[in-house]
This record gives sequence, structure tokens and C-alpha cells, in this order.
Amino acid sequence: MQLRTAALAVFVAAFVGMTGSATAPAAAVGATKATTVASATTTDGTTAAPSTTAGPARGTTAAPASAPAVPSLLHAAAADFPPAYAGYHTYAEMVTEIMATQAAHPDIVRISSIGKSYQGRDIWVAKISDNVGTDENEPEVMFDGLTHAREHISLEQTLAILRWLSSGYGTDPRVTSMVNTREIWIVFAVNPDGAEYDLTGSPFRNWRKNRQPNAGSTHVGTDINRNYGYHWGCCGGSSGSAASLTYRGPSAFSTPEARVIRDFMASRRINGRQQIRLAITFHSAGQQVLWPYGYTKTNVPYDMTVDDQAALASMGKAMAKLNGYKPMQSSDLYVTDGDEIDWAYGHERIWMYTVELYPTSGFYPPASILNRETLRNREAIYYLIEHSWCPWAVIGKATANCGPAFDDFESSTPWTTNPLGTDTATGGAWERAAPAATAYQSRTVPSGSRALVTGRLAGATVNSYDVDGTTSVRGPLVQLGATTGSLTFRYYFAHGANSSSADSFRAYVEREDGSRTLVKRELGSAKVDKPVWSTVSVPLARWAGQKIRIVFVASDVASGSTVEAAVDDVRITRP
Ligand SMILES: [Ca+2]
Ligand SMILES: [Ca+2]
Ligand SMILES: [Ca+2]
Ligand SMILES: [Zn+2]
Repeated sequence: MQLRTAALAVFVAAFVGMTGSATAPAAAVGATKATTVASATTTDGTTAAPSTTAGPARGTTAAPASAPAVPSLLHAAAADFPPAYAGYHTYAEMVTEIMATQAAHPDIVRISSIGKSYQGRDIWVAKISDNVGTDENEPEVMFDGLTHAREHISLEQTLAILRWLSSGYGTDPRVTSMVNTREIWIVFAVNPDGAEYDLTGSPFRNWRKNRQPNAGSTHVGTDINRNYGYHWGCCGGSSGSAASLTYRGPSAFSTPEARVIRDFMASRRINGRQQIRLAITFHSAGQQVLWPYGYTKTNVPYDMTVDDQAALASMGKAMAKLNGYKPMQSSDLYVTDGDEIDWAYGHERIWMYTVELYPTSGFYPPASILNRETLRNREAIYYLIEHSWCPWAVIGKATANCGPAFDDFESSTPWTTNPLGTDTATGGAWERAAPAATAYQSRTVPSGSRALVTGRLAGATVNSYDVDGTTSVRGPLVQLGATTGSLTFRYYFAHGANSSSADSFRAYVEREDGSRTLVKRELGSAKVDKPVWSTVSVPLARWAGQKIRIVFVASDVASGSTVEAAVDDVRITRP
């Protein structure tokens, strides 16, 4: 649940007595990269918390004040669900199930740890795909659960996905096709410490946050879903008080758990390209499908594109039709800042939804509803997996946006300025940025707010940050198919009346051997040319089957002219 900040006073009053004392920190565990693959036999005892180990009595603080070793912390928190909730999984039961699934389906399921919680529990991910040990060039999808401790049904939803895909492989054609053509990541429990602690109540503690102590406060825990570093704490959608259920933490990514997710997402950038296209973080309750952003009520703010918003909303509504939930922009429920989906979209361009599960309110539905209410989301989840081949297809932009190359320059990209080290520019080098306006530089860009620009700043005079010399920028290596579409891009080349035909904007197709073919050229002239965006389309048939890069070059050769250029929305279309 996202939890409306305005409702906090009530919750804090109700639960302030349950926060417990700050446990001494276990070894602070930094985030680690998501590459280590664990086998079922290397789980270092975390699977084997013996059921005979006596846990603390319910209602007492889970851990002693002195610093215990990590294993005893794990044992101390090994409480269980009461009988009516026996179908829910504790951390140990979850580990047992996912390891058993890997053992039963080793060809398509691989379990690994992507880092550790504050108290040292592994945060486990399953990769589900054919050739599971190989990083194939297949669209990737991510699911996660149990960010908020008391939202136990969200773990059950992630386990259900693992069960459907692993047991349906080879028998259900739809499942088989999804597993063969996608790489699906499931992070089962983002906040295992909080979830285990929640079970030490009578019977529950109504716990939401992680279990990280707060300096100078007796209140434990940070809301992991307010701790991500995108517009962190910007907009009244979180709290600065450690007592609050939506405490955002002392700084962005102060929680190990948010760092683990951040670093896992970053690890899925291959050659600068984010591989995960669509994602869901499961929460409860509310029965809603929510898309970014949470930090603002604006539908298409500066850090989103019109196409992205249209497709995000369209798919969100389609999923809601399939599960009967209510679709809306996250901030239409209430404003949140520093949450996971804002980070995923804003920083990583992973299109991530928050799905608030059953029921419409409250956190502890009995286990008897689990099968029905997780199954209810199956069609929506399969819809997301299948649409990951091209998220823009739902708005009719598959041909334009889902060819072998697409860059709107809104998030970090694999383009390199001065790739050969031969540029002579002393000013106005290409950069990916939101440009400031001058007479020759447009603040408005075709998509979102960023583009490739020759020196983003405005400066004291019109030529403070224009191009002086030659600057070049080169895109990533792109494999073209046997049949190929066109290179398309938006650009302008602007100059003052002091320009001449010695100045130019040029676009090249560069082969893998470095040889270049000029595909677009605009020369300067002795008249004012204002920054007006236009579209270029270049057929690429003569490079079919080859690997190419796109290169843009802007030149003020005499360094005496006022010259600016910009490029946005570089695409190689589908044939
Ligand atoms: Ca595969
Ligand atoms: Ca752009
Ligand atoms: Ca400039
Ligand atoms: Zn939640």
C-alpha cells in the first residue's frame, strides 16, 4: 500500500507503542551486483532455520540490544503465521519453495541473491527463461513483492508467478512461449526483515517499514518505498519523521533494500541499454493498477514523453480490465515521492506499475483467499510479459519505436562524445541534456525535456556556449537485420549571420571497420537560421545485415560563427 501521508497521524498514534527498541545494527551490508548465482546447496544455512529453534514470545522485541551474529538474528525472528494464515510463506518457507522449484526446473529457473537486507537476509531473485544460464537478447520483465512488511499477499503473488511459469512450461503453449522468448525476473521479498518482524506480534505487528534503526530516535525503520532517489522527498509524498510510517530516511537510498533493487536494475543495463522493459511491484491493499509518476499529478511532466505516458496508461487500463482492478496514475491515488516506480521509469526507463492487491483495504486476509486472489491477476501478468516485446505497440508505434535502435535521450544512453579523440571543439561539445534557451538554441525538444545538444547552457551572450571547432557524438553498435527499416531522427542546425558554408551539421552511418558514409548534411550561410526542429529519414537497405553506428558532427571551423545543433529521437525503424 502506498499509504496516504495525510493519514499518518492516526497510524502513528495506533502503532507508536509497537515500534520496539532499536536493534544493534548487524554488519551494514552494502549493495552488491546481481550476478552471483547460488545453487540449492550454497544457501549458507538460511534455508535451514530449524523449526525447533525457540523464537521470542510474541509481542516481545525480536532481537536483543547487543549485536548478535546474523544467524542468531535470523533464528530469533523465525516466528510463524497463525493457523488461519498457514498458507502464507515465512522467509524460510519462501526460500525452501524457490530452491525446490529451481531443483525441479533447473533448465528454466535460476535463483540468485542480489544483495542483503539490513539484518543480513538474502534478497532472492529468480530468473525464468529458456537457456537460463545465458543472457540472451530477449525482452526482460521484472516483478517484485513484499516491499512493505505487512503486505504478505504480495509475496504470495510473486510465488504464484514462479509456480505458473515453472509448472506450465512444456505443457501450456502460452507459458512455454513466454518462457522461451522472455527473460523474467522475480524478486520475491524486498523487505524480509520487516516481514519476519511482523510475525512476532499478537499475531501481527502491523509493520510496514524495514528494520533499520534511526540515529537519535527510538523509532525503527524506513519506508523503503519512499527511499528511492528520484525526486526523493520533493513533494509532500513522504515524511521526514522517523516516527512516521512513510519515513523517507535521512537520505535517498539510505536503506540497503532500496540500494539492492537500484543496483539490480542497473545491472540489467547491457552495453548501456536497459534490458527490463516492463515491471510490476506488488503491494496491498486497494485493488488498483498504478502507473508513474507518483511525485506529480501532471500526466506528462518534463521527465516523461507523450508516447510513454499514452502507452503506460493504455497498458495499465488493459491490465485493470483483466483483473477488475481500478487503473490510474499513481498520484491520482495520492502523491508519493521517492517510490520505486518513479525511480524505475525516471532513472532507468523501466516502465513499472504498482499493483495494489486484494482486498480493498486491510492487510491480513486469511490464506483461504490466496489461490483465488493471486489467480485473478494471472491474465494481467501474462499480458505484461507478452507486451514487453514492444511497450509502444499499444499506441501503434511499434514500427517507429521498436526497431533495432531507439533513443529519446531522456535517460542515460550509450552515446559517446568525441569517440575517436579527434574533436577540436573548445566549446559547445555534444552532451545529453535539457538545453537552456538562446536565440540559436531551443529549450523545447521533440520528446520529453532532453536531447543531444551542443553545450546546454545559455551564458552571458549568445555565443557563450555555442560550437567552436568540431564536435562529434557516436551511438552504440547496432546489428541490422537482413531486411531493415530507416534511420530517422529530429534535428536542427542554427547559426547567426556570421556563419558560412565552412560550418556544418553532418550525420554519418559508420560501419564496424570505422568507414563512414555521409547521409545528411546542412551547411552554414551568411544569414540567421533559427533553431527549428525537422525530421530526417534515411533508408538503410544498403547496410542490411551489417553492424553500424550513427554519428553526428557539428562544426564551426573558423570558430568565429555562432553555431548550435541538436538531435533527438534517433530511431532505426522496423522494416
Ligand atoms: Ca532465454
Ligand atoms: Ca528527448
Ligand atoms: Ca549551446
Ligand atoms: Zn505497500
